[in-house]
Amino acid sequence: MTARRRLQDAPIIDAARGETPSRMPVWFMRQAGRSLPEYRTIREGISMLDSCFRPDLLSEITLQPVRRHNVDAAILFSDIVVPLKAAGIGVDIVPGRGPVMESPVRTKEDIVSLAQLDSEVIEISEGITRILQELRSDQALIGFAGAPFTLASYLVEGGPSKNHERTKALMHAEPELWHQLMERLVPSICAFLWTQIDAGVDAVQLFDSWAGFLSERDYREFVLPYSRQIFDELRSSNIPRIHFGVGTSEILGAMSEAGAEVMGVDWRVPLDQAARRITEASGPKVLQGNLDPAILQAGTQVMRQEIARICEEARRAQAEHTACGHIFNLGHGVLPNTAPEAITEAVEIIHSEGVFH
Ligand code: 1CP
Repeated sequence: MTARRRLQDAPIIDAARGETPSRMPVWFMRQAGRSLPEYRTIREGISMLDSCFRPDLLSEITLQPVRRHNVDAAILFSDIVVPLKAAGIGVDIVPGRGPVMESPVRTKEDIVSLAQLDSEVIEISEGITRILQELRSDQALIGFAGAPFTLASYLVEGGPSKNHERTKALMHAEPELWHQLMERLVPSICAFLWTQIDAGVDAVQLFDSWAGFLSERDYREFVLPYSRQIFDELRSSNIPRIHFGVGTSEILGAMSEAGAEVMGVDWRVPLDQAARRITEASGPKVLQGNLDPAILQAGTQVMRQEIARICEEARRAQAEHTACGHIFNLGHGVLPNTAPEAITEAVEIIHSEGVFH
């Protein structure tokens, strides 16, 4: 394990710890990737998953948006299926589609024989070491993993899914199998996160991207206990833990009970409302979000208005003691056809916003 570097005045980490940052911190989900021409150039002829296991590429791609946009954090260039691949499970990332499994995981036999990740992923550690050498001491590196439910959806469906119906059917028709699958995934996700933490990431985000497809009742019974296990295990790292999902307005309270100190909020719910839901369930948290990614394509005037509104909602929540900080982000990932110049401009506008004292 490498010694954790000492960050100085890193706005994202200060905000995540509930302290007053020196400026409004911002990073964008999917800031690395297809919106950047330099990404498309470097990836030419190399598959997505191959690039995730090349320390030189994963560090360069992680750093590209930081150099270009002056964001306050880098997000590790990787994917939620990388730990599955590292464990030896047959998975590919198909351009224009997403992760596709060689064989879906649906039966008891599939689940008990599902390979687990039980060691460090050396290529990821090496990539992180390179990234940390280049980041300034006020810029954080965020590591991440997919949450058990979202990963399970790709495994059970066999690929991206519109309605997640096979996943939900398994959950309800064969709850014991479902719980077994969740129990099998938790250690692999933890191992992947510990690889990143041991290599020196400054914060981690657990993406439960598709949890918003569940009712609160189902989320609590079939998902929450496993996400909570992951956050419990990460507590001893002492780095900020972030939790995010799409369309999670109805389950924000339940999700906040998993134990992260920062709650990502998608764009469908105003931050001050989100803060009340979270506080009611588990006490005030730091909020992260929540500009609609489409607004990056709506021009300067609209961006200014929407950014100001979101910051105002976050300040209101803090004044009402339903939130203890705000990290600016989108309400989901950067859309691939977004102009890079608009992203840079949004960062400048956000940095000019005042912070709550
Ligand atoms: O060839 C390519 O460029 C493939 C596109 C791509 C990229 C750039 C995929 C395929 N994954 C990634 C990188 C990635 N994935 C990052 C790092 C980049 C960054 O954020 O700056 C991260 C954090 C992820 C995480 C991820 N992968 C999530 C959770 C975040 C989210 O967007 O909700 C999910 C659900 C995935 C699965 C996935 N991988 C790729 C795609 C197109 C998808 C979604 C497929 C679907 O719609 O189901």
